Amino acid sequence: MKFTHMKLHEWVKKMAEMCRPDRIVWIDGSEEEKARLEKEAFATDELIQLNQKKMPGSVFHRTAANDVARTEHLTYICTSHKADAGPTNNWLPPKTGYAKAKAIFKNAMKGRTMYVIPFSMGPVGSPFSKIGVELTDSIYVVLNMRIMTTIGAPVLKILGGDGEFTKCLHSKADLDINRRLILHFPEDNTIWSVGSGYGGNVLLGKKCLSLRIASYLGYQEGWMAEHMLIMGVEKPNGHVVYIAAAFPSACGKTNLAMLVPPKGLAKKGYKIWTVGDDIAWMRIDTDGGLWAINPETGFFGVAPGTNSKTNPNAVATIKSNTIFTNVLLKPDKTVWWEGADGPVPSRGIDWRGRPWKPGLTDENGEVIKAAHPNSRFTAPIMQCPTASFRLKHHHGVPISAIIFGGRRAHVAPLVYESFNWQHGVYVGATMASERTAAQYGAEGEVRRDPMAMLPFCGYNMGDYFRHWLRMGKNMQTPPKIFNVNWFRTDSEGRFLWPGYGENLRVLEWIADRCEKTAEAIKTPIGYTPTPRSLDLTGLKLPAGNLDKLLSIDKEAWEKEMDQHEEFFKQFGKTLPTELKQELSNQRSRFKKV
Ligand code: TSX
Ligand code: MN
Repeated sequence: MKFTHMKLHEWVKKMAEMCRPDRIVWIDGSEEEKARLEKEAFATDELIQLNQKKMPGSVFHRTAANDVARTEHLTYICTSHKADAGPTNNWLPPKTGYAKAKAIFKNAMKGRTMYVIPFSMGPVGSPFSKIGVELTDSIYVVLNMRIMTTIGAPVLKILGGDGEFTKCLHSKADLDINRRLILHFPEDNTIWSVGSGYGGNVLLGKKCLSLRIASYLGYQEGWMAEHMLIMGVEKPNGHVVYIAAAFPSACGKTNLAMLVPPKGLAKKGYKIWTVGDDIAWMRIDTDGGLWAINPETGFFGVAPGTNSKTNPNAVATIKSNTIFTNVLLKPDKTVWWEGADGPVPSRGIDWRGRPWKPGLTDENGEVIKAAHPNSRFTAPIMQCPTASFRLKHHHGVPISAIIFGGRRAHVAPLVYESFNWQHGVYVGATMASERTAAQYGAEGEVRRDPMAMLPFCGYNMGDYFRHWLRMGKNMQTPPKIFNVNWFRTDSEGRFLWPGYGENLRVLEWIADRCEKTAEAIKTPIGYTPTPRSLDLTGLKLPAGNLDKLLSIDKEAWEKEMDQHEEFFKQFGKTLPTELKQELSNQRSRFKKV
């Protein structure tokens, strides 16, 4: 490799002087390199090779028991001014952040190898793309980054002698939760992550760069980095309508991105194309519309609940060349998780590395799970049967509709369309989800999560809302903005909507609204479908469910809007007046009904 990028080499040298690795290895992204790293990781048990007959190319990894999810309380935005991080982020002055982390990084790589991973988020050479270089002492990180991004030689080539890149430093250090920090320095285009080995904390291209740093860059440069899936809905006439959608966790974003049309709609000619399941980078193109790329090349999906009924395309995607993290290891070196296909195994080794059998309980009498609820698969997008051919296109796909959603037992109807972009921004800014029994904390508690970006916005969220409003003004043809809720229940707590593939019926209405061919009713919160504008042929929806799904309860909405007002208060003066105006307009519309 030619050493032409002096700044890159000086930075690598400086970081190595702090971390003191025994050796430095530059990652080229080749197959030989992958084989060599896997072999090394098998020898140390960092990775376990899975059954190569049943799961060719797949491997297994366990993280430490106290290192199984993103640690939001240890995640900081380090800016010169606290106001630039805003009220929803943890903040440290950059000097303090660097000093605290330096104390942990010091000598952390002694006896280890430092891998240098040049990576591109987005197609190499696309004007949408950003380059990062991650230094890490984890082979697991290298192999995950290899699936999730484009790495190695082609990236160095495009970086040339003086290209811009995000400086990403990671060390597992001693995996001590008391010596763990995930720090973002947007002003320096730098990320420092130490003391963790868990995906969301250490695959620095993912949440750290693609959302926190990129959202800041987007704010500066006039584009958007969003926590959204991207999918194409191919209509019977062959036209593909592209949709970007933001949901809080536990709403089935990956399932929606890979949706399988129900029989009736498949017969009508509908097809789904998967562009991405997590992140959308969106720019206004020369046509005045909004175009999106998925900056990732892989899925880092939650395993539990993934099966041939909930997501057959995911099951097909993870048949080979997949990294499994914190799932159950079966005696035949295959894997299992709660809600996987097939029978519950009679025995295995659980995600903690302990012998497991069904019904085992812990000291509190609670059933011990085989797989961690946040266990994961890492798999290449191109292995997905519905992978979009436009994934490689440098300008991505034109977005016709943006969908916001949440898990709401009441209040939010199945679907509604906002009146315009500004009203849609209010809809996104007031997004919320209710906790499920599976999540820690009080069940049913409503948590606000604007645009599903609360843990991922790299700057002041008041400014973020202003950026959204500005983007709308700069587009000739902005996407329409919708809200969906697959999780409305009846008085007995039963789901009113069957969800999954049947959601395509809602997407069809959304696509038709974009082409101005579907009917709607004007309500105080936006447009809802007329009963006959939703194609429900072949669906046995119990009588009365549709009315309940589309009903708008004035009293519940008035309480809801009180909560919006309360939520907005924390942003103080940074909250755009337009959002207060939208709230007040919506209140007036309700007064008139
Ligand atoms: O992913 C889900 N989606 C989106 C699918 C494209 N889930 C799983 C959420 C946890 C990740 C859903 N769960 C969805 C949904 O649309 N809807 C529901 C709620 C539900 C659960 C079970 C049924 C129906 C709805 N079962 C029967 O009706 C038999
Ligand atoms: Mn996500």
